[in-house]
Order: sequence, then C-alpha cells, then structure tokens
Amino acid sequence: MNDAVLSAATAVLLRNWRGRHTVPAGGLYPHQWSWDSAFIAIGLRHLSPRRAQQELDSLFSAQWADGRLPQIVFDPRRDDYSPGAKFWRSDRIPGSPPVSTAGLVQPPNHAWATLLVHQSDPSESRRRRFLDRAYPRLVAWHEYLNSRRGAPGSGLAAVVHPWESGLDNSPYWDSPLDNVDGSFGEDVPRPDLDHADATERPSNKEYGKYLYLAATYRDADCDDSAEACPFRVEDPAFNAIWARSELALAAIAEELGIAPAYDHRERSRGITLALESLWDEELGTYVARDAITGDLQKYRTVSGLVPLLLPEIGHGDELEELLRGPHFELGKSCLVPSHDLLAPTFDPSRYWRGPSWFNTAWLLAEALKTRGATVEAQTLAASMAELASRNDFPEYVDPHSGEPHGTRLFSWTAALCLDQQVQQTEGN
Ligand code: 9WN
Repeated sequence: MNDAVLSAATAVLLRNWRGRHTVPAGGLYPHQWSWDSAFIAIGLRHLSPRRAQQELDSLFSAQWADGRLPQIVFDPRRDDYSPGAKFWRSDRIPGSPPVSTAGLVQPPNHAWATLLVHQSDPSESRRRRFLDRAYPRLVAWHEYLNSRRGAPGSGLAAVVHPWESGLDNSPYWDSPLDNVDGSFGEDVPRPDLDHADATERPSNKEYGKYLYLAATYRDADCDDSAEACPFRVEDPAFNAIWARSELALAAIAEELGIAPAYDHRERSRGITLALESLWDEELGTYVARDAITGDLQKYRTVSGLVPLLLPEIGHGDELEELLRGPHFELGKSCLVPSHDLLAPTFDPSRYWRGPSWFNTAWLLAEALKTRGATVEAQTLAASMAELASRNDFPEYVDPHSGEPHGTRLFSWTAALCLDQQVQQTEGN
C-alpha cells in the first residue's frame, strides 16, 4: 500500500467529517449528499467501520415516509448552497423527515455500500445491529424506486431531474431539457461559482432549467405524477447501480437469516434484462431514454458503460471493447472520461461532459475485476491514486492531461482511492 496516499486520503476524510456525516467538500458542498455518503462509507470502513456505519445511519435517518432517500440532507448551520433548505421547505411536505432535505433522490448505491461496510467488520456490525436497522430502510428505498419511478412495462426507474442521475450536465439531458417548457428566469443564484470556475460547471441556461424543475416538483409536494415531472429519463448507470444494489440486498437478507421482503435476485435480473431496451446497436453502448417521448439519447457516456457491473448484462464484451477503444481509451486516457473523447459535444473541463471522475473509475475498476480483467482494474486503481494525490484530491480531471478541475479535497475522491489501495494490499 502507498502510505503517503493513504495518509493524505485519511486527512481529507477527517477534515470533511461533521460529527455524523461527511460533506463532499467544505466550501462547494456543505451538506450531506446521498450517493456521496455511500461512496464515502466504502472508504471510511477501512479507517473506522463504526464511522462508516454512522455515515449511512445518518442518511437513513433522513428517509421519507414513502421510502425515498433524499439527494441532500441539509446542515441547518449552513445557508450557502443553492438550492438550500429554504428553497425546499421540506418540513411542509407530508411524509418528510424531521430534518430538512431536498425532495429529489440520487443513484441507489446504498445497499451495496451497506454490505461492504458490514463485511469490513462483521462482528462490530452484528454487535451494533447495523444490518438489522439498514435492511428495512433499504427495502423501502428500493420499493420507492420500483413503485414510484418505474414506468409501466419498462422495468427501469426514471430520474425526474438531471441532479438525480448524479451526472448533472451529461449530454443525455440536453434534448429532454429542451423539451421542458419553462425556466427559473434570469436571476439564477450561483454560489457554486465562488468555489469553482464557471467554465468547469453547468451553464446558467442549464441551471435555469434545473431550478425550474426542482421548484415544479417541490410545489407538487414531490409527488411523482406526470404534471410534477416534465422531465423523466431512464439512465443506464442509475439502473445498473440499482440492479447491483439488489444483489447486495439479497446477500444482506441471507446474512440476517430472514426471508427477503421480495426476491432481490429476481428484481436484479429483471432490471438487467430491461436495460437491454437501452442498448444502441449503432453506438455500441447503452444510452438513456426520454421516458416521455420514448427517444433514445444517442451519446456515448460513462453512464452507458456502468452496466458492465452486472454479471448477466447482455453486451458486456462490446462494452469492454468500447472502453478500450478510441472513444474512452482505457489505459491511455486518465481514468475514464465522462463523455466520448471523439464527440463534438466533448469538453475536457466541463463537469460531466468530458472530465474523468473518481467514482465512475471506481465503478469500472470493480466491474473489470468481476470480469477477470484484473490487470486493467489495477492500472485504473493506480492512476486514481496517482492523479488524486498529485493534485489535492480533485473533484474531476482532464482526461488527456490529468489537470485537476472543480473543487479540491473532495471526499469521494479520497474515499475511493483509499478503498482501491486497501483492496490491492489485501489482494482483492
Ligand atoms: C447537485 C455532491 C454532488 C454529487 C453530484 C455532482 C454534484 C451537485 C451540484 O455534486 O452535484 O447534486 O451542486 O452540482 O454532480 O454527482 O453528488 O458531490
């Protein structure tokens, strides 16, 4: 293990710890974020399994009555992020938890993280009844996705806002956003630009639509009806992560020795099969589908590669080929670009339209390991450590030069590098 990387990553996680949860980054993201916390727990489990449990417990305690795990749990002491607690006013919405949260969600990586945290110290986990607490929460969360976000007959869950995908300004959302007839107006608050360069963040036009969609959803009490959701898109990564998490739920139910609430492996298989409806033969990748118009969004993005995580995915070999070829250049580019290197829409520094991120590199390293491509997985893990420690754990990097972008001392960058380093030492 590289001790310098390990201690630098540990320092980032200690610095960003806020007593019961970790913030993604002190300035730009001062609250608790949903899928960040799951990624962070995956790293924290090597430092303190107890703290990793707290991280997830803190998010679970903000669960809504309908089962959703919110995108953001607000720290009442901070009012410098937009949209914040005053925008959402979640306490007025029936079924919201006692703490202030956003009404949207993020990708469901939590069951997978919960299982990994448990496995890092099973006896401490059993002693604190961590899985007993988590399992019903996770089942309710997945049931929310199944019942409230699934379009009849599709077998997939839809996101109702680009923020829900976690890949906020991916080109997948361009056309569905264009079809949204409304905007927040000219006066779009952008406190994010105090912490990151405007050329590295979503545009003002995108932010206008983001806030319009969030306000429309909020004003309908975060109901998932068609009127409240003029944006509804099925994303490959969101659904692949859900299917992966269903497999983790199956393992959790087995560990607890209880009859599962429903057949988790069957659900995972169903989502995996449904993902085939997002396969684009011409591009050789999975793509997103606008669930309102039915149109496939024909772009190669890192999201379309994430189904590689699923053992029974139909086009795994083609995805590996795509990952290694000129569009993503695995092993030659830095990590895995968020968007096709050859596309006219590729931008090496703007957020999810080109830069490489550490969470998607981690997901693909895990996928490659499962598929037996161990050397490539190790190379990816080694570049994560190198690019992160060279540049103060950046949020994302230029896929050609490795130049850092976005904020620094970013928690999931630290947590996931740490996880890969420890796994390598343990021979996993
Ligand atoms: C909106 C916290 C989050 C991540 C997302 C990333 C970014 C927020 C923003 O930061 O999104 O949720 O303000 O841009 O896109 O994946 O969870 O790190």
